[in-house]
Amino acid sequence: MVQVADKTALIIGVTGQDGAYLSELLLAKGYVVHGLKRRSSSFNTARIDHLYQDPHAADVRFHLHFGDLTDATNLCRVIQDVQPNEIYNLGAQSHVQVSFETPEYTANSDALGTLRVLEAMRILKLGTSCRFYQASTSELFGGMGNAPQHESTPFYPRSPYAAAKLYAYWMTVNYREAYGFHASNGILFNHESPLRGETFVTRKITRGVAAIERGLREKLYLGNLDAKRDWGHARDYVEGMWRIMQQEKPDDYVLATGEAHTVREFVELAFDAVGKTIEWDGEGVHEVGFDRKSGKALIEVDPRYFRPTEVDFLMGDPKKAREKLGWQHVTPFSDLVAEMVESDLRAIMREEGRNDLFN
Ligand code: NDP
Ligand code: GDR
Repeated sequence: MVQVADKTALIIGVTGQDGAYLSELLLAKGYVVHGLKRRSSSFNTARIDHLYQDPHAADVRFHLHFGDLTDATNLCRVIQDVQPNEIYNLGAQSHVQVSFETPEYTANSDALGTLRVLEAMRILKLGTSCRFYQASTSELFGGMGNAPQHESTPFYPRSPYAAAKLYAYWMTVNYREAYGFHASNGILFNHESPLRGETFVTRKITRGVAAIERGLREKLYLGNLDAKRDWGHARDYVEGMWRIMQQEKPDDYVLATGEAHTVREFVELAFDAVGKTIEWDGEGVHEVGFDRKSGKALIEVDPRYFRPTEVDFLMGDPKKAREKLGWQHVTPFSDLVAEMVESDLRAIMREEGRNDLFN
């Protein structure tokens, strides 16, 4: 791996899925890594606890600071203290469905939060010495439908989350054009891992499969089984973020696999990983998934998980990233699903005191 000595990065959203993988990557490259974490009444650092270093030790390269994207003075102070060469803004209320429940907070953290970071860089005169990465999203394309989506596909946000991210996208472009910032957008399609938040559909499915397999629950309730997504592995995507930041010129890039699957296919593959074959019966809200062997209903559609406005089909065209960054995803879809199911099974078995089964 390339070693990058003497570089300091600030990761906003360090406690999230991508924050954890990116921290690992940057530490392995020799960076000093600072992360912004939110104050919480319960522990929120589980994904990065293995990276924790005693602050009293010599040569500490991983530091955490309390902070929040809704707090401009805090952002200014942390950035001033850290003096980073690279800022990765991964912080967000990142759940699309939750954004319909909390549209104002989502706008505050995801849209204005990004503006606050850019303004802090401007006030501190870091715009040209420090590079900025914005975690933009395929949700920007939303209702456009015309897959595969690429950097010039028009945007059509379909949720408060996507509309907030649209503002953040354009402010990143604007600070680049207005003030010469090295500011780039990574327009990332869905990426998952064993560290994925438990209520995103992939992790909800793999946790559900593991729980059903271990006899802890009977059935899994899901929403729209027809939605199609371009699912990659988060570990591959943080490599793409880093490559975007190493370009001499700032720019915007789609990172995607170029392959799409329905939620239904994800369910089938996840059950396949534990030797179960799913057969479907009924349509729409009445659709049920049965275990072929036992005849038991394991999946049921629950309309409470339907969204007021859905994004039906996202599939990205990663050609620009391949050609300019030399980036492409590595992990096949089937391996991603299998890794997530295995990880969730292991977690349950650890709780049961059964460490032997996977050895
Ligand atoms: P997660 O939800 O796992 O992590 C989000 C991170 O942001 C967490 O560390 C969270 O803290 C933090 N955060 C939330 N609100 C605030 C706030 N107000 N101030 C500071 N930090 C905050 O998301 P992912 O790791 O999956 O995604 C990273 C980024 O990439 C997000 O911006 C997301 O919108 C975007 N994205 C993700 C994609 C994906 O498929 N994963 C695809 C495209 C874009 P805490 O742990 O305390 O909740
Ligand atoms: P998404 O991810 O909205 O694409 O946003 P999510 O996994 O929540 O939904 C994907 C698709 O699955 C359908 N679905 C369900 N979704 C959830 N969460 N729960 C269910 O029970 C369920 N049943 C069906 C959804 O309707 C949707 O079509 C993710 C986030 O990481 C964003 O932050 C990121 O920007 C985008 O990916 C790219």
